[in-house]
Amino acid sequence: MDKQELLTQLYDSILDTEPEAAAAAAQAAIDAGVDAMEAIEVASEAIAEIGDMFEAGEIFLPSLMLAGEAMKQSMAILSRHLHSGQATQTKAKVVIGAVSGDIHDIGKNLVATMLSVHGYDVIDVGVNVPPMEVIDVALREKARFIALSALMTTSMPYQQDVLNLLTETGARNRFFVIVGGGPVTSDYARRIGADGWGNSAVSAVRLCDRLLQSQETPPVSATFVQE
Ligand code: B12
Repeated sequence: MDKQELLTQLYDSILDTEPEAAAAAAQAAIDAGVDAMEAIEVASEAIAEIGDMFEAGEIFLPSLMLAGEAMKQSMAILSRHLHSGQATQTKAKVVIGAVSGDIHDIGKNLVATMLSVHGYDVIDVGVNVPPMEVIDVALREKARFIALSALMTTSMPYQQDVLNLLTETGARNRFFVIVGGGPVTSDYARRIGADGWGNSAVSAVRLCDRLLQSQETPPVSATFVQE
């Protein structure tokens, strides 16, 4: 099978909601030397299409769950093969999590992986994490960044809650707070006073690099990195 066929196989296995086939397709792509990032992009297109079909009422929750599992299993294989291409020393510590009410973790996990292969020390606090818990971990770990993922319009306000709590507790200048996830726009990031926004795992790395290089103290006027 050539590269295009392997990528099509991966795409179709997610669209057909088949976790085992998705894992096998991901492994086959890696074995054939396909670039992991390219395969992740193809898989992301498939899961975005699943989201659209779910929203349009063309598929229902069980299929959404199976497709999510297919995506997750293929990501577990592909993300192990992401490389930074450069020897790095630890740049800074990042505490990352999906905010309260949100259990979507595929994108967050990708962001965490990309940051860690690019030299960041990443502490993943998981999903559905209450605002104060994220802050407690960031304080305890002396992190430089708090990265907040939200995939639903209903969970986005918790990103703002983290920022508000940081301000109220006098800790706002301790962390760069960056936000992302499907419905989170750069406008929204600016409105809630985040330091940065990115629309992909690759942009998250650029964003953190840029904020670090700025040598400014948070809060800063938001930096946006779009891929
Ligand atoms: C897979 C999926 C699921 C899986 C999740 C599996 C998992 N372990 O994550 C399951 C089946 C569990 C699920 C459940 C639900 N889901 Co769902 N789900 C999706 C789907 C199809 C894909 C999400 C995904 O993984 N995308 C792929 C990744 C790679 O992309 P990403 O997450 O956007 O992340 C990238 C960028 O955004 C960015 N990024 C992400 N985070 C961050 C953070 C920072 C700091 C930065 C800089 C960048 C960044 O980088 C990532 C990598 O490039 C989306 C549709 C969509 N278009 O998003 C719906 C979607 C998010 N789900 C939706 C809904 C409604 C639900 C449910 C409520 C369904 C239900 N009735 O139960 C539940 C909610 C559960 C909960 N409380 O969280 C809606 C949300 C609508 C809304 N209100 O906004 C969506 C949009 C579908 C739709 N169109 O209706 N879901």
